[in-house]
Amino acid sequence: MKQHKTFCRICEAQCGLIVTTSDEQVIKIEPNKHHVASSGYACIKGLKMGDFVHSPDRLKTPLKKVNGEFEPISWEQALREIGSKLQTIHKQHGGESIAAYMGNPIGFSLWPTMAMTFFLKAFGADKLFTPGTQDCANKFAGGERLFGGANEQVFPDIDHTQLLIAVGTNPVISKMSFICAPHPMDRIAAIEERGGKVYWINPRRTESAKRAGEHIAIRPDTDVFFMLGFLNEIIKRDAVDHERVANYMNGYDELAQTAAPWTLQRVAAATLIPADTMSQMVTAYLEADGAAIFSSTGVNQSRFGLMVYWLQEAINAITGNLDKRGGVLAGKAVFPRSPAAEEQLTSRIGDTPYVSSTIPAGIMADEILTPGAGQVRAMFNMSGNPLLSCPGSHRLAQAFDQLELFVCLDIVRNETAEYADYILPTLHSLERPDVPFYFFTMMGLMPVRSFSYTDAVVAAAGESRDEGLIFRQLCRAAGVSLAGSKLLQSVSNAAELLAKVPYVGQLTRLDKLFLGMLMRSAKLGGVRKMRKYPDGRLLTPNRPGDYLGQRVQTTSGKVELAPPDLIERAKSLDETFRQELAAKKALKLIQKRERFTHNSWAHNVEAFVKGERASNYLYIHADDASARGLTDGVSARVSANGNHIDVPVKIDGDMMPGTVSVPHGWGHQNAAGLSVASKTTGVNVNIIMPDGPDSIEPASGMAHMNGVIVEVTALDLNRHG
Ligand SMILES: Nc1nc2c(c(=O)[nH]1)N[C@H]1C(S)=C(S)[C@@H](COP(=O)(O)OP(=O)(O)OC[C@H]3O[C@@H](n4cnc5c(=O)[nH]c(N)nc54)[C@H](O)[C@@H]3O)O[C@H]1N2
Ligand SMILES: Nc1nc2c(c(=O)[nH]1)N[C@H]1C(S)=C(S)[C@@H](COP(=O)(O)OP(=O)(O)OC[C@H]3O[C@@H](n4cnc5c(=O)[nH]c(N)nc54)[C@H](O)[C@@H]3O)O[C@H]1N2
Ligand code: SF4
Ligand SMILES: [Mo]
Repeated sequence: MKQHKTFCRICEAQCGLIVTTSDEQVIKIEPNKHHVASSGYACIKGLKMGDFVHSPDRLKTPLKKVNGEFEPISWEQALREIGSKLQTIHKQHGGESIAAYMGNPIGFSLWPTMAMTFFLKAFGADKLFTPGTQDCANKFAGGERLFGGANEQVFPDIDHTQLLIAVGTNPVISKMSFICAPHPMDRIAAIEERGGKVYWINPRRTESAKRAGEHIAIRPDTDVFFMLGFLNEIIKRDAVDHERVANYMNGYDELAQTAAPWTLQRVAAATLIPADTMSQMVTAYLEADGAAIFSSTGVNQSRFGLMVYWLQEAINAITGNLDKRGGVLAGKAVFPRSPAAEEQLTSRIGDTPYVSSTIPAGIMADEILTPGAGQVRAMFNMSGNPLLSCPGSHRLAQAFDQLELFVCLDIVRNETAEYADYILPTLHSLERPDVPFYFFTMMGLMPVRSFSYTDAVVAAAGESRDEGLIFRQLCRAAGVSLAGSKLLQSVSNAAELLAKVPYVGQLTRLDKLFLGMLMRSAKLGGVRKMRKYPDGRLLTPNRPGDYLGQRVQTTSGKVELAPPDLIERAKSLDETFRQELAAKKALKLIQKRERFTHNSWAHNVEAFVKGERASNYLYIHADDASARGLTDGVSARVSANGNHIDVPVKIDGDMMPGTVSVPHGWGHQNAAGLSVASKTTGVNVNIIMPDGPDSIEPASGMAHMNGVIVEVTALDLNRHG
């Protein structure tokens, strides 16, 4: 038996874990009490990770689709065939015809993600889709506008704040996003314990709101009016730190003009939050010595995620809470940042700007289905399940069917992989060396600023391979060079040869060399040095007072409070407001994460889908249910955008009237490779989510997955279709 100290790479908290193994098998996983950031916290998903690593459904060899059935093939054959197909497509149609989707789990591992970008660059390909446009691209686009870069992000000083307004987040379940904080709910409950205050702005009374703080129900997708009203009231009370604004910010007057028409009384008609309640919240925010407004995925996925982010950070900034103890702090990256790409790319479909060098997933089907120069013909999907996780599943299925080459790299054969020509078996995170997530290394969003290195804990399952190695080998097979660099490709080829030599091979592993090089560039020392910190290594903390006037990356060196395109767009909000009032009676659908699910990939673990947990449900308030003749347990039809799904009903008093929810990540019935998940009965809500260029937020490419207007009817069982 061996004990390994490592860290979890399932969510942003990255908790320290102790994994006991025997014969390359995980025997037990426990939280690491001594970890400098997580101090003994871990959730059920991290602790049950062994079930994913050793799942009987793990892919052990490459698979090729022959006459509609998958057959095992050798690595040599897979690389040769994929390489030659790629070469042909590249020669005939250029790099524009090659695209990739890089899913959420691999986002937590630096080496494979870098390798995938080097792979795309080898072909001059730039169409990289990610879940970022389903969860946070508005923040990247907002960071560019306000603070001078996508990676320039701020986060609440959660352990010191006296007041937190948490909008569209549910930490008890999610462990949050854009703040890497193990056990965030304990930290938030502690705000109240030290005499502070917490408000939850959410259409649903969440698990988090039940634990601490006050729940304020808001009509979905109206947060932009909430922020405008809040800002209007602050300016009306002249609670602005004018000196700070004059010294460190630009655009205050335009910002104030934008907020001028939006009084608390007016916005209440859309948000359904009474003006008095708002007024009390503003008072509490202004009286607190250190206050923060923070919004997250529930808002990011609305139509106005970018506007909400802008207004919220403008409020934090002008009230003096930016760069202040207990307010919001600007993250300090651990790794030196590379300069942002100079060229601003826009998409062929819809002319949408790329954000953080990625293209919106909401137009993926169009990029594949629309003929003409630049049509996507070859697609690589690493660690993603776009069929279940991206909007417009029916069109995506049609698009995937049409690809000339579709390769999935995964640990299992998921729903998307059913459309693949080849499936390549890859490592699970416990099988690779790693450093913490991008939000640590490049954005520094940690309340406890720290860093760790981990070696692999168990050996690779079967013939599965490191994703980084696969991309290096594919480049060679297709006759191109990684990142377009002949030198890099030669180094890669030489390292591969040396890998076969005993002892020497271990020293020339590119993944470790790469991680070591990055850590050394951050003055942390190489792999050997970082191994001396198995419980994580504390770094200089993020401190208030060193950001404004010092680290702001905009050209002016000041925080830009009035990005011109957003000021312009704010003018159309009168029309949006009218539409909102006209649609008052419509039902709006929001998303909901659950303790035992993680996007689409946790339903293949028996313990997570027991009994009632084997399905998702339509959560609906009793008033809305009875108005439609729905009772607990019956099936309802939920329709939007010309599509529908049928879901069992759960009456739920925590839902705000007028709001319904269907959790995402379900719809596994055709997943032949998932022995447990395929028996679950939940349905894929993304069938009814809107896709296409008109459905996405125009500046950030964010998909609209929250506050989508739906129709709900009782399902007539005699009716078909
Ligand atoms: N158990 C579990 N944990 C997870 C995940 C998972 O699938 N399962 N996924 C992980 C991932 S990838 C992410 S990105 C993070 C996300 O984590 P968070 O950013 O915390 O977001 P969510 O948990 O999705 O919570 C969003 C909240 O927004 C609310 N909401 C919906 N619409 C609106 C609206 O219009 N306005 C407002 N104000 N609120 C709204 C919803 O009711 C919900 O409570 O969670 C991570 N953690
Ligand atoms: N309607 C709706 N849709 C949503 C959301 C929502 O709230 N509502 N949330 C969105 C969010 S926040 C996100 S992040 C996306 C997630 O969307 P995706 O990233 O597309 O989907 P996941 O379900 O995370 O699928 C992950 C796949 O990665 C595989 N995998 C796990 N570990 C590894 C590994 O180490 N290597 C490789 N190669 N594969 C691995 C798993 O087996 C699984 O097949 O979904 C989005 N979709
Ligand atoms: S909270 Fe996140 S990082 Fe921590 S154990 Fe759970 S899934 Fe892993
Ligand atoms: Mo996400």
